[in-house]
Amino acid sequence: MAHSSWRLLAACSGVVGVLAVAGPASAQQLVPAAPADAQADVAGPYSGHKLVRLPAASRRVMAAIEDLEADIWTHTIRQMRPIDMRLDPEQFVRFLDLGLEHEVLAEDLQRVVDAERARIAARSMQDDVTWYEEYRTLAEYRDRWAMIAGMNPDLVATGVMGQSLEGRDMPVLHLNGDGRTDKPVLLINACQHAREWVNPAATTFVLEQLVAGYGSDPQITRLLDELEVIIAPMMNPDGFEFSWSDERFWRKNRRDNGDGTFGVDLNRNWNVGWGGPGSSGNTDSQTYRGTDIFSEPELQVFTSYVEGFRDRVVAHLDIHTYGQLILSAWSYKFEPPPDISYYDAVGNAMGDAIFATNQERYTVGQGAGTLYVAGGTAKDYGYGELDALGWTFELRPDSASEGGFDPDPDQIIPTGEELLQAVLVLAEELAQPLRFHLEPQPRRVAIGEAFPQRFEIRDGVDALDPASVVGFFRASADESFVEVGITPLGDEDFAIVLPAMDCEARGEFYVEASTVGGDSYRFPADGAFEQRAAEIVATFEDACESVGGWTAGLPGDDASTGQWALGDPEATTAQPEDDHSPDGVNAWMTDPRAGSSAGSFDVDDGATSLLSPLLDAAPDLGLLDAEAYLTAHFWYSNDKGGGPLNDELLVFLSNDDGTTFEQIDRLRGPTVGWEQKRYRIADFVAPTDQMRLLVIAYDTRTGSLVEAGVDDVSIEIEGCTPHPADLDLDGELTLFDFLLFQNLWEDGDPRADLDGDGAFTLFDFLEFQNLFES
Ligand code: 0X9
Ligand code: ZN
Repeated sequence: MAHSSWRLLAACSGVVGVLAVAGPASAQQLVPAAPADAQADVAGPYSGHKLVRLPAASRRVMAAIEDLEADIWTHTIRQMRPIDMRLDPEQFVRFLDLGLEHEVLAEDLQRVVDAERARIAARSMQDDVTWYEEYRTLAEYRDRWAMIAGMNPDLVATGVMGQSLEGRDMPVLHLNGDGRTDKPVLLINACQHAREWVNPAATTFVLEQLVAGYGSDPQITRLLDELEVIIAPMMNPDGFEFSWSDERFWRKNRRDNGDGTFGVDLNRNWNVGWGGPGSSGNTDSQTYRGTDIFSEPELQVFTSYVEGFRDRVVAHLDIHTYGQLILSAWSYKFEPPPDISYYDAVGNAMGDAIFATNQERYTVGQGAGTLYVAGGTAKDYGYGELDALGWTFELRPDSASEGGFDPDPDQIIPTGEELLQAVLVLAEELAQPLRFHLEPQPRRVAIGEAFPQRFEIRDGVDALDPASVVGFFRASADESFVEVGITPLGDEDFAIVLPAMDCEARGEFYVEASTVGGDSYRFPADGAFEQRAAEIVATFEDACESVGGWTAGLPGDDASTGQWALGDPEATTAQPEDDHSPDGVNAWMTDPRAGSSAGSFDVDDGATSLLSPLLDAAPDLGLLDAEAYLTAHFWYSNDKGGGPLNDELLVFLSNDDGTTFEQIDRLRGPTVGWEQKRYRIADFVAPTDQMRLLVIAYDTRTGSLVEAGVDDVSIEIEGCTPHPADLDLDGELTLFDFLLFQNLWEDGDPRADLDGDGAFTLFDFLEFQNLFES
């Protein structure tokens, strides 16, 4: 667990006050009486700056604090999670006027910074403090990198990629065991953001551990023989230097913007998604994107250096603090990248390896949704430009109360250990001869229909011979495997065609593939994947051609335009020309009319609700292992207009006729045309015959264009018709079915009159025996 260094410090000097306020009030009333010495601000750039926590982020709160232009430290802005931010004295006064409930984590950040400085100065006198037990200056880092390289000339090559804006050298280190220069490259860059002092420290720790392990640790030796690891540990030397010399919480580079402000956020200056949401055009913003794509020399230097080996880069890690996150592309949009399931698989493996190290949890997911949308970041360059797997790592700590950008330096080594384990897991994945990945499988596929299960085979350190891919299948464990067809889907994508299966069959399959060199590999390496099948019975189908039992608009709705209505949609830039169904023309739309411009009938100023008729998700079909699914088709557009990507489409489900609702989905970005969504109802609520679907579209900010649609809604039940002799419906024929039959027969229950002659005779018993054996 990370130390709460500020709390400790603050508690000692008595400067932390917790204020909870509700409703507007003036600043004067809110500042608690405090001892005079605690009130007096110490001199320095952060004099009187406060670190403030808002207990629960909500759209209302976010909109309210937007104008403050505060330095928001919590990069995990999620609904209902706390937000921490630094406010200068003037911003704090304006903040108090908002009357928001909050907590002051640090009364005067200058004291925090001064205490840190005093500690560092004292430690420099102690010779029992090892290198990674304290934060280091740029000069100390340069010495360290030079020493690491100097002592390991056969493994490490150092160089200077070029110079920063202020003319400082930008270092790079290549780790290459056997010296081959045709190998896949794992590219790591650190410290785009100056104040994130744990970030270059942990990265240098990883560098040093890899170098130390080469030749002694068999795994590291093998990985550095199979791959080249290229590390740019200091992307923002000017900003980093400035964070030591002047402003500890400096983030950007040191660009003179010519208007009295300084700095471009390097992590908004990359080319992919540049200029989009989550970046700012205001020069004094912490996320100022610069005047153009790659306007900053630091990124020009890095990207031209990478040109020298760009085709070999297979993964690109951009290291940051803080928040304990592993974020994949895309970050500039919500749309999942084509490789999302592979990203998740490798990301989760890294997260698990981190957890196994020191039991710290890192959250894994796509950047845009897991954190926030940000245009022009490094990982989107890695993915979109280099065609490599791009990730942002947000290292320790988890939150501002655990030190934020400035945790106790005893966090450096454990953070480095965690990052090292993640890097090793990733390197193992990249260093395989071929990299197999199975796309997520459905729980059960339809009986009697062949099913193409998708998988991918990426080149690892060897290249795939695409003609070599073969698949094997068996319908149950007592059969032997037979070869089945493989469909190439282009690039690294394939499908294994699983033959039609009986209900509840447990099919098994695996794949074999060879490298161009003729080495053959099996996937999975041991055993086989399983695939089951079931009957799929639609019990409700609504093409949304007539109003039926739907309700458009509910009490409490406050949208002034764009209310839900059934109709044939008229195309705008944000609304489709056609409904989803092939037959018919209508769909539920947030006003199907186009009007004179796209903004005429979109959702404005609030929420609009659409409620389905009563749906039966628990019909008695007598199926074994029955499971209900809800399918609906959505259209959603929220990326057009002046305030893009601010709104959401919320989907809820009730199983008690609308008394209570459970949220089952939240669409935060636009759909790609009409999008099908299929929900396993039991994942959210127990299926009943009292289900209702509720869809709420809302608009919170001016300027955003919001349009939504719902079409083709159905309920499907998956399950299997039981064997006629499976009287206890447990999916198996056992002695209990026999005993049950005997009871029914003795009771004269019609179910036991199997020959249907109205009498309970020995023939019924014989018939049951036949069924049982069939
Ligand atoms: O905002 C950033 O540049 C990164 N966070 S930080 O606190 N280190 O500044 C995160 C960028 C990650 N990408 C996404 N938001 N998707
Ligand atoms: Zn950062």
